[in-house]
Amino acid sequence: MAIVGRPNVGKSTLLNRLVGQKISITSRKPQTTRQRITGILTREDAQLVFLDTPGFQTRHRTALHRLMSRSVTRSLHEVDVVLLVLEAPKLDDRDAALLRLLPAGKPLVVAVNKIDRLRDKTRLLPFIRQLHDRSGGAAIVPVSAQTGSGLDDLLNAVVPLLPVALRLFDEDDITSLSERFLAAELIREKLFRLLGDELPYAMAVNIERFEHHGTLRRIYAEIVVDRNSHKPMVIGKNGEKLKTVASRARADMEALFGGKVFLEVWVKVRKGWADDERTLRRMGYEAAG
Ligand SMILES: Nc1nc2c(ncn2[C@@H]2O[C@H](COP(=O)(O)OP(=O)(O)OP(=O)(O)O)[C@@H](O)[C@H]2O)c(=O)[nH]1
Ligand SMILES: [Mg+2]
Repeated sequence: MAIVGRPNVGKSTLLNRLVGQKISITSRKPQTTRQRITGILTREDAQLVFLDTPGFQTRHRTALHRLMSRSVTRSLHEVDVVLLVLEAPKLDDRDAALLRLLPAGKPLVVAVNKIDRLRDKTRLLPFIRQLHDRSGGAAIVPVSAQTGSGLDDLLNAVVPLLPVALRLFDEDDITSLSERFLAAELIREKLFRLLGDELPYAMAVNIERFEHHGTLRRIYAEIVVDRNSHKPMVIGKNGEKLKTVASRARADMEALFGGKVFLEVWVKVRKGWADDERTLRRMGYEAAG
């Protein structure tokens, strides 16, 4: 099932809540997710495979943006059910564009997220009515990915729409992504959360080496920036910024991987990386999407 929606509506937060662990990075800034993230939830009656996707945009400035957008449209076509995430109380142009992109006949469930923030719940009703008309009678479920409210109702709306199929994954699996990829994402999350408004968009993370020594993982990661002037901004005074990025990312990795992590991080300038298909491929863009 594909989780789609415009940027920042809470798709990744919702995925993490559904699988019970942070596998998809989140931040207050739009376009945090850059490629699709697979999450798995096994219940007694069904195994659900979720594809969290980048926020849907209609403007593409770089090759990276085109890859992000392609991962949304590809996901829409590959899945059995589409889960559209919206934020009340207004339908955005990008929401409408996504509704038009849905392949004909594909089952749709709409999650109206962040209802914990909606003080006046009566505003929800006209929104749901408007949605009902626009979505061809899809199930519409108000939820809060943050508090978890409504998520049982959401799953109960989704499960009957799934085809009967063999389980693809073990019941304990929560993702099919590699630890290498997840490690890069967790570093990227700290960049999104700890650096200024514009800077994280000019950055990517490349794992140079990932070694297992018994239960210890040694991870060597390169933060790729677009300009020389970005470098001191990531490193910070006396290296404090980079140290904070690394230590928070490491704590998350240890929690997710369930073992000790040694993490070394440095910064490298690679001008125009977001428009360089070769560099993008080397960093796993598209390959994972
Ligand atoms: N109050 C509230 N905030 C939420 C909820 N769900 C998500 N958020 C917040 O909304 C922001 C965006 O969440 P993400 O999960 O990163 O959103 P996204 O749709 O994956 O965003 P992109 O990957 O950038 O498209 C974060 O600051 C979340 O904490 C919710 O149910 N309630
Ligand atoms: Mg996201």
